[in-house]
This record gives sequence, structure tokens and C-alpha cells, in this order.
Amino acid sequence: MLKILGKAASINVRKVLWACAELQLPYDREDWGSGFRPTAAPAFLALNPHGQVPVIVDGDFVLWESHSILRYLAAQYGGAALYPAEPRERARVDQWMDWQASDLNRAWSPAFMGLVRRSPAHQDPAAIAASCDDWTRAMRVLDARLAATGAYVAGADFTLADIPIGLSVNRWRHTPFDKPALPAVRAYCERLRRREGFRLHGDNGLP
Ligand SMILES: N[C@@H](CCC(=O)N[C@@H](CS)C(=O)NCC(=O)O)C(=O)O
Repeated sequence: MLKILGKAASINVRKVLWACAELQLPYDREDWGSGFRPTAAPAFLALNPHGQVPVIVDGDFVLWESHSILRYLAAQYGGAALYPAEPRERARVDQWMDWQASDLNRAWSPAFMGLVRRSPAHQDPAAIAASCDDWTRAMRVLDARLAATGAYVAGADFTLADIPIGLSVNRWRHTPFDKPALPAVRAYCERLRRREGFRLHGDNGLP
């Protein structure tokens, strides 16, 4: 049975849990990460030397890095529709996944840490305001993309990319600052609510 190491509140662990729901893949999950077993434990560092969740153990195969895990699970467990083989379709999925993990993640980080996590180290109002601006700019681009597809981020069909992007939209909704109305993002959220994976691991009250 697939083993997932990581607390269920972590956005990166939730990507993996949602992917398992899409693939109807059973798993055992162990709570690791802040508030639970420490990822600095030697047993954990032996699996992921970065000391971060999620990690999966699939037989004798160990893998860390959430988007790599999503791609592996889709490839290994019949997720061709989630991660198409056709090079251009696949590249479009990768493009949005990579953007989420890099630019979008970077944009929201100070605002999220300051406004939601209330981290004492992230209370500089100028840094929070700049992050809110960057995040809003990124979300406007996403809104335009979703308005153009009228469906999902990579196109007409739900793909792996909608997992990190869907969780990001959920985080946007839960972060308290003055945000513009983004009608296509709102409609996308309604569309995602039809999926059990999003209801369980995305739209579950956690930011
Ligand atoms: N790039 C990594 C980032 C993983 C990451 O930042 N994980 C956080 C939780 S969301 C973590 O492990 N924090 C340390 C901890 O909780 O102890 C991925 O996508 O898997």
C-alpha cells in the first residue's frame, strides 16, 4: 500500500491526497511536520534530506517534491487523462504546475505568512502590501486564462495542474485582504466543487 508522510493540513500534502482521490488510490498516511512528528528526525531525513513533507513510499521507491509525486502517481496508476502523453498537452499541464510552484508561491508567501499564519517574522506592512499586489496580479492572469478556457487551467479537461491551482484558489479565498472580484476564478471554484478530491482536501476550510 502506498504510504504518504505528511500532515493533512499542509497544502503540499493535500495535493497528493487530492491526486489519490482522483486516481481512487488507497494509501496509509502518517502525520509528519510541524505540530506532529518532526521532519528533522533522522528517520525522516533519510527519506527526504530537505526535511519537508510530503514524501511517498511506494514499495521500495521513495519520492519527495509534491509535483513530482503527482506526476509519478498519474504515470504509475492509470492517470493518462490527468497527465496526457501528447507533448504539447503535457507541456501545458507542466507550465501551470511549474508556475504555481515558483512564481505564484513566491508572490503569496509574505501575505499568507503575515495575514493567515500570523507569523511574527512576517508583519512588515509594506512587504505584506507588495505581496498582496503581486498575488493579485498573478490571480488576474489566472482569471483571464480560466475565462479563455471556460473550464480548467490547461484547457477543456481537468488535469493534474488543477490540483495545485485549485488549492491556490482556495488559499486566495481564505486570505483576508481587499481582493478584486475574479468571476472566472469563482466559476472555476464552483466547477471544482463537483469533485470529491477538492471537497475533501481543497474546499475543506483550510487555507
Ligand atoms: N517544494 C516542496 C515544498 C514542501 C513544503 O514546503 N512542505 C512544508 C509543508 S507545506 C514543510 O514540510 N514544512 C516543514 C514542516 O511542516 O515541518 C513540495 O512541493 O513538496
